[in-house]
Amino acid sequence: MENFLQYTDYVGVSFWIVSVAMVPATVFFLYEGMHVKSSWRISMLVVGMVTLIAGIHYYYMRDYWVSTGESPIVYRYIDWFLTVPLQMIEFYLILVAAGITVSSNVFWRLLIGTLVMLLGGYAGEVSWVSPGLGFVIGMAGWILIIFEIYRGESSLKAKTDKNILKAFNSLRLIVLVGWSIYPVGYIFGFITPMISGNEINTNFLNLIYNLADFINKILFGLIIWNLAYQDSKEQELKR
Ligand SMILES: *C/C=C(C)/C=C/C=C(C)/C=C/C1=C(C)CCCC1(C)C
Repeated sequence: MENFLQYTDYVGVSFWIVSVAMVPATVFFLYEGMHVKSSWRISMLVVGMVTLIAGIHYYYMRDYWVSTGESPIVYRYIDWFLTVPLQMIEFYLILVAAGITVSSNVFWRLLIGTLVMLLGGYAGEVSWVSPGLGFVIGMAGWILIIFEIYRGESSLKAKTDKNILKAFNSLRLIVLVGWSIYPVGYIFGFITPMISGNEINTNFLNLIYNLADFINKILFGLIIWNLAYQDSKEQELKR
């Protein structure tokens, strides 16, 4: 019985819900991607790939959690190492879809920020470094990303088009506000229990990460879909 989900295991239920939500989200994004203006198709494909990759990982994470009661750290971070760079590519693709050219350095800076952020978190969670040091490294990477999208080259270029500006602002809010849920989970699930000499609060940590993934992958995709949809509709009307 312990290999099956129990109603008392509310964290397991959250794993279940996210794993099952990623599948229809993927179908939706891939299906809709075939019906928007061609310049948006690659963007829709990328958000569909993000939820597809996450869905696969969530099925494993759910099983791991339900049968061991431990954090599926490896699956979690492999998922993030694949999906977060894809989401960073999305910023770049949106500019390209709008016919705006930015140098490929934008993409590289976003990628480096992502790798630093995730490496810091991973090193902390698997005890390569102290939880605090992992946190500081992770925060540095995140701040690099925030700086790039709010103050860097892409932020200036994004001002040129109304639709793009709208999408950019929403995506930036996801990175600033939606992503802030992860460090909150890390602080209260991981750092503060360790400091006070307790065990890691794996329930809190995983519940918060699951909630954050739900928001930051599915909502992120819906924002892009909405923009692609509006933009395609406008073009149809013009015809
Ligand atoms: C789809 C998955 C996403 C969008 C994952 C995002 C993960 C983060 C924004 C993680 C951030 C962290 C910090 C800013 C500091 C320390 C540890 C992390 C890795 C939890």
